Amino acid sequence: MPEYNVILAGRAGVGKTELFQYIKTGVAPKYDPDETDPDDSRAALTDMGLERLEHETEANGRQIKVNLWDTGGQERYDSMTANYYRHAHAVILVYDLEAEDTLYHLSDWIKEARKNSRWSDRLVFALWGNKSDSKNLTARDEAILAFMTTHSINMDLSARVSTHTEGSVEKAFQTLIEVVDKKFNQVGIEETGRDVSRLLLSMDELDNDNNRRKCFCF
Ligand SMILES: Nc1nc2c(ncn2[C@@H]2O[C@H](COP(=O)(O)OP(=O)(O)OP(=O)(O)O)[C@@H](O)[C@H]2O)c(=O)[nH]1
Ligand SMILES: [Mg+2]
Repeated sequence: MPEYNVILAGRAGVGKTELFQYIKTGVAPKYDPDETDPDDSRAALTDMGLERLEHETEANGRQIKVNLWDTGGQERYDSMTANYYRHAHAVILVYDLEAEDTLYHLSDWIKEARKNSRWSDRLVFALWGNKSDSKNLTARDEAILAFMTTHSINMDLSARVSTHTEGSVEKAFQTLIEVVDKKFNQVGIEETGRDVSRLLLSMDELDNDNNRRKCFCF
């Protein structure tokens, strides 16, 4: 079965972890506004570190496995960036429709991904404007279109999504998988499969590295 690595990228707070959880479970993580200390639950989401989700689906008439990666506060670990992108087949660039500036920050992720990916000529970028359910949408259509033109992002791969309303995330994710499979299926299943194990290995190394750094136990 072909396997692809898809990674979530974007500024803190745009909703990467909620998207990840939604794809994993089909349900948005519960946020209880009456909770006594809401800051604590935010911190818990932010502190999750690297998480992988194995997702199997049918696309282009065959079964496909997708490893979706979420980075909690990845910005804090610059040295991780190169490894994070090396074996990625696609990057989901997430911005917050409530905060247009989160769109512009994605240029940095695009640059890093292109520089570090071993597939830079094929690497697929999807652009997801998250929180489309919000009443406070400030990201302008012109800004989004200009960004897509500047970075050659395919119209089909640009979507407005929300984990609070059913359907948008599923559709955007499925479209992405189909495009990724079409682009990569010439590369050969074996090769992509091997990459996954290599990615896992480098993630473990990074994890150990970060743990070591966190607990100062060199
Ligand atoms: N209205 C609305 N809020 C959302 C949606 N998705 C996420 N949020 C909220 O956005 C905030 C940030 O979500 P996270 O998933 O923690 O964001 P993140 O990108 O993982 O942030 P870091 O881990 O810090 O990089 C939370 O308060 C979520 O409840 C959505 O679809 N609609
Ligand atoms: Mg997160």
